[in-house]
Amino acid sequence: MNEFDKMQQRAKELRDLLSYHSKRYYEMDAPEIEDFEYDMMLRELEEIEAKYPALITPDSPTHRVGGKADGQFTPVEHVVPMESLQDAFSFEELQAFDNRVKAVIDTPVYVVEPKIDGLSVSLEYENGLFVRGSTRGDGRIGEDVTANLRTVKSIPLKLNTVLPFIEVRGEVYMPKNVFLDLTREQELNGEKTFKNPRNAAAGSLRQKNPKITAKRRLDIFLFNIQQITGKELNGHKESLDYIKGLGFNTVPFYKECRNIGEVIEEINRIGEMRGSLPFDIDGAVVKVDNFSQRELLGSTSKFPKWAIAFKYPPEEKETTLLDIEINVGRTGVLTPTAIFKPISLAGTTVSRATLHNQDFINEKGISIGDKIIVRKAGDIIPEVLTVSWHNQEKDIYHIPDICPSCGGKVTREEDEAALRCCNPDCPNQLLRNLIHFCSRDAMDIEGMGTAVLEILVEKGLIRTAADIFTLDKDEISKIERMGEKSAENLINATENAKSNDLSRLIFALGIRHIGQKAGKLLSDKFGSMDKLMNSSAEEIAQIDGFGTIMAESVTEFFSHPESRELIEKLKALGVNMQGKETVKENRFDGKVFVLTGTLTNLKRSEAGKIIESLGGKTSSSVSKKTDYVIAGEDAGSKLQKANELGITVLSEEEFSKMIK
Ligand code: 0OX
Repeated sequence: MNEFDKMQQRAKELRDLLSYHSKRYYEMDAPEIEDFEYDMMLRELEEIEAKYPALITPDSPTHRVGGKADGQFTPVEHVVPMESLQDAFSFEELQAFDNRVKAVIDTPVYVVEPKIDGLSVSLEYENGLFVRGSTRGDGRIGEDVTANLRTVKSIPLKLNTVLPFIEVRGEVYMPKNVFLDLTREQELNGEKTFKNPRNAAAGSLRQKNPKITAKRRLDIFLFNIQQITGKELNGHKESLDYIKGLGFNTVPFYKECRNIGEVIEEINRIGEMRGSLPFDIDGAVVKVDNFSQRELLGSTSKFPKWAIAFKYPPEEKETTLLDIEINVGRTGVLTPTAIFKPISLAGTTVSRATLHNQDFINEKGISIGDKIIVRKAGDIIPEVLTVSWHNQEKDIYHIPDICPSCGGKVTREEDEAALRCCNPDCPNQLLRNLIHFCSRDAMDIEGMGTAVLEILVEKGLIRTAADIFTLDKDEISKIERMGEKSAENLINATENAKSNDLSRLIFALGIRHIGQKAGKLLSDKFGSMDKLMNSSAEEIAQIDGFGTIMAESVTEFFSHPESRELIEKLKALGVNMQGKETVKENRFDGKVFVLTGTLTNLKRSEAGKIIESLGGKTSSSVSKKTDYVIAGEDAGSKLQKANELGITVLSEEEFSKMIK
């Protein structure tokens, strides 16, 4: 094969890989590789295409930026395209960028800021009010996620200064601590976890239900004015200072640099801070400050020529694998954890990383005593990358066939990578089940946390979840550091929990694949524990959002005599087994409302929430798709357009009557 043929083959391979991983990243929020690996493949393809232009194809991923909207949300056309940035992976590339800039501008002043690893969004404000927020999408067409963005606390709904129009661009992100909390919660619920804060932010923002977004505690940093009327600005730093005054959270630091040396110094400074920042960054952005100079420099078809993103390589270190610890989870799954000589990685000291399952250990060929390469995935969760030195005298580590907690038999189910302890009385499983049963989203028994439960299980005072409700105050107060008052509080908390909603109890049972939301759906559908227990998998699978695996998991759970025994015991102890009567209000199902003018009794945001709670949608512009326009005082062009299109116009009073 000649060089050209080889390159043709490689380009095809790279395109297939990039298109697969791009879909996982942008459309499924579930990447399988690190961003850096993706960037490197894209770079390789770019280099091949530059050397052999004949190999360029119209659908090459090198022409595409970002993801495609998948039709879940209303499309939004970005009047000013949301451009992406050209990447630099070395200081030489930065130097080359500086040379290109200096060929046009004599003495450019740069601004260096962190590159937040989140999701780019645009926020539009009319007369100082937040009217629309959208994702970047492919840079030209994004998606309307206004309702979800309204739940981000740091997005001002009203600006400090009223100006006719402004569109700002920023990055929505999930703070690292929020991501870790979310991951813990998802693990506890037996749900799939997000790989990193960026995916968690993307998944949370693209939710159909804004209440879920609100729970995810997203945050935002703004870094660009896309459009503005009513204010003249001459440079980037000046514009960031200005939007800060309007009430926006701007990128947390932005530094003016007079030459490329200062730029590199600032990039190094940000790189050192990287691990200790409360949010993820994936680089630093260098921008020419002056707007008229930016105009002179212009853009390519993909990127502005006045900016570049410096990407930090992921930090990797070698260490020694000291031990492999086996933990037994709530569902009995045995998870191996690597315990290694502590190393400092991206700002923190780490000494543990999950080894997932036996397949992972086999694939990497790991045994205790090996030298391993560890890095932080998405800069948060450490992972074992490879074995750099393997002790040939030792066999690859094998997860024991017996449960380290109870000595019970361990099995591997068909189509599953995980090994599971099948002993239902395994103390470790019991403890984890109880922790889950009492946790905040389940039965919410305050004071019944891990430490207390550990003691109660150890003393043999609790053997099943039902025993929680028969605890004796005197027995509890004998526990070390547990006074009489605390014991009384604990008993009161268990009493209160008896009247919990049925959905909490269903979730608390810890049925595989049944999380909080599924618990609620089951409670809504069946209305009582008796009906649920006696339902078939077919009936359960009819619930919207339920598949056969979930449905069969429920019937499987109730097929065990011990599960039914537990329910009977709980029932006898007075634990509520009935669901609330829920009448779902769908009065405005699918109807599109536009709010305009000043409302006197309701805030616009409140009116919007009411509409959504009744199944309707709000939009910021009037079109043929609009069903109702609610016109407050001084309503202007939108009211006029509604009249032209013959759309029903409601006064605030009429709307109030409708929602009564
Ligand atoms: C970031 C970030 C992204 C504005 C003009 C071209 C790209 N993720 O933090 N993009 C930009 O700049 C845009 N700046 C940033 N700080």
